[in-house]
Amino acid sequence: MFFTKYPSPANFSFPTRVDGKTGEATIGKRKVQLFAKSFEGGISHVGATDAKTWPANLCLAPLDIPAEVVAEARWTAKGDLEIDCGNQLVLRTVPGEGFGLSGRASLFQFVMPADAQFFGMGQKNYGQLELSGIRSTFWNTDVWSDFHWAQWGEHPADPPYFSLPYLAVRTGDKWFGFLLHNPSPAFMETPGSDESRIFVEWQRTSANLILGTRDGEPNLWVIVGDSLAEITRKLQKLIGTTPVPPLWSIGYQQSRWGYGGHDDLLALDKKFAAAKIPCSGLWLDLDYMDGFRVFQTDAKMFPKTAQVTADKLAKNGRRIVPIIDPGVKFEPGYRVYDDGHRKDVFCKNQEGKEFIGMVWPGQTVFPDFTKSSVRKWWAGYAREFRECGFGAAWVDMNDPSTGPIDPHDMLFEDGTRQHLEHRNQYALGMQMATVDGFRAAFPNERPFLLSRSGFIGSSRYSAIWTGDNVSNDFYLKLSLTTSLGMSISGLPFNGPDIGGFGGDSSPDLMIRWMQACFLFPFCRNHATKDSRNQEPFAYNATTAQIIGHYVRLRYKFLPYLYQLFCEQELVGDPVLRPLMYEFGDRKLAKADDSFMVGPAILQAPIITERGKSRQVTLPGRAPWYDLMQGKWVKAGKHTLDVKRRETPIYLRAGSVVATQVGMPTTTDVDLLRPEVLIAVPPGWTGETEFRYVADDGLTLDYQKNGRSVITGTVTAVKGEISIQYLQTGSGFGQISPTFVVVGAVREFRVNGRMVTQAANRYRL
Ligand code: MIG
Repeated sequence: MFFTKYPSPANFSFPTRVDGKTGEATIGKRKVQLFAKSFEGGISHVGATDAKTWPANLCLAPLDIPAEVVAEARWTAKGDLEIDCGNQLVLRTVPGEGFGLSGRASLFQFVMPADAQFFGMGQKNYGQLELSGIRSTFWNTDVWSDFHWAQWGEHPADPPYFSLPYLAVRTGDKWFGFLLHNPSPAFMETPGSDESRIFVEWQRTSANLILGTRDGEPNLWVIVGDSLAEITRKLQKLIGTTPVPPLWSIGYQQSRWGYGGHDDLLALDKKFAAAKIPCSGLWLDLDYMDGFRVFQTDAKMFPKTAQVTADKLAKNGRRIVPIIDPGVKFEPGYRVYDDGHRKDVFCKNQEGKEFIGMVWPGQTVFPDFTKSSVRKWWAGYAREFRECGFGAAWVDMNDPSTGPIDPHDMLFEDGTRQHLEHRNQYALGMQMATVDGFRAAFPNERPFLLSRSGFIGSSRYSAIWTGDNVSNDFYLKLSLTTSLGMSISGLPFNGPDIGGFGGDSSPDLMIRWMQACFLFPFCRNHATKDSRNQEPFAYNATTAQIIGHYVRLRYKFLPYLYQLFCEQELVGDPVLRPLMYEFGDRKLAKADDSFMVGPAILQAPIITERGKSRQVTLPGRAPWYDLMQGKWVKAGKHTLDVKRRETPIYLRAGSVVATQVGMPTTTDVDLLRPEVLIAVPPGWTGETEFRYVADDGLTLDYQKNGRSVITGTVTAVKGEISIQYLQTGSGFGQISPTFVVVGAVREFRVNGRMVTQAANRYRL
């Protein structure tokens, strides 16, 4: 597989005859069956079947398909595809060359207007939100292993770890989502080349939008809507929202390649407690394993049992999260290998033997996660692992990484499927199996898993981190765009290695990274073995103090983040959002150094070297509450001078944000007694509805009436504020909110009663 080569329409055949009644099309020497169906919400499914060419769709995770409606998509007699929205043609393929085949590969070519804008593509490292003029491949890649460091050190490497072949397109006032529901490698080409990179005419990308897959049955889903939010919600519902994770997993996480076992964990526990910095997860990399053998703990690292360590850490609300790799050491005598070999669970090579790759233990074999029997086998080990004291897991190297060994020799389904037919969903199978094991161990507890690679459907099982990055400004900037891209591609629970994985994070970089990501959906500080220590207290006192402050602020805002996760499960909105998600302006496509956390908080962190001021454009017309200065500022462009300990962060006019009282120094979270911030600008008129939920943050009881709910409205008439609320669900007890109106407001009404407060120049 060449990462920098892309199929050309010139090598494809296109329909020459279509039978209007049956949809049978002649393409080259083949006859295929075209199909086009539509579903509620402006969602269409188009593609082709041909039992002689492709097996039926191989995707492991099913879609949640809405009710079928009268088709809004159709194939014309010439084999062109047309899609309507409310009886109006809104999208069509290139006449005569709309759908093509080349062997087992297929592609669609759509006509695009000149002003089209492109977004999403899952996890990509282009460092920009808008993706015009890009050719890209979707092939789950162990970037550090498969590219030379010069290609990723300070440059976007493509493809990265995770494949989500989805593209969001804006044309005029319509938005389109395109999802290639096929696990074999996808490719996309967007019009509108970056002229600075064109030195030969043919380097320019096509004027059409090209979407295709190298193999597998063509299955394209097209979502039509009026806003980015609308198509994102529909996409998320289709591929699966993320079930609300346990509260501890959205707290701060501390990781490092090098933490061993019991002694290291307890030393960390003490340091966090002494520094009064909350931390909910302590992560173990390869070092806890017995000679890199999966599911086998080094007895020296846990002289008693992991449970003994876990119980001690639980007192401070911390969990142990160890790493698990899919590569099983090829070693007769090792119980996991012997058992798997006997049960024939490992992938085969072309010669029908167990495929051998190279991972940490040296020669390794790979469970074939595409088979349900193998997932069941793995789940047994995952269950045992979870029962012995490990609070969750982190699955790595599941791209799958095979070292220098050519993965094409790794076949699936007893050697009947080529590598590329399943590769991109290998990690998904591993996630499904691991989560099944966790559920078997603790049936009423929400499982937590972090994974490096994955595919369509992973949002149901796992948080995703953005893979290996480097402690430099380039990757700090990427943290924003990569996470935003994932967030609008159906991967809401994501985040980077904060501080950077490779290299040493300077105090200044560490501070800026924490300021940028302290409200990201997933918040983990992780570093590689030979880098400097990156824990907050590993830095000088002032730096440690500043980093610690932002960790505490995360816990202060945890009730708000928790609301966003609950909403994600129900509605499908991501936690992290580009500004254009909340504000329609086309120009915001370029705003990729600021972002929204939910609908209420805007951040514009300092991502380039300190000392320079930065600019921010606050969108909309209403003022924003500057949480750094403690005052209302106008919408529009501002030049900011920012002190080292500060980060530009704003509350939107009319917003309602649930926080914890005071400044938390432990992992305790009391969801029943939130301090709710209300941001109403002076003289403002407007109304906001809000909903606040509280539950145990851990079990599945919230699905069975274990949740308390408040619904309410904030109304402001020329600055006179009235808050009306009602507890509409009490499964988790009574919620007693305190309301704080930020700014100079001294009195307001709560459920009709006038209350007074000291004017508060609320600052972080
Ligand atoms: O070949 O387990 O991305 O987070 O620390 C490197 C060691 C393997 C790659 C992961 C990284 C992890 C590292 N792993």
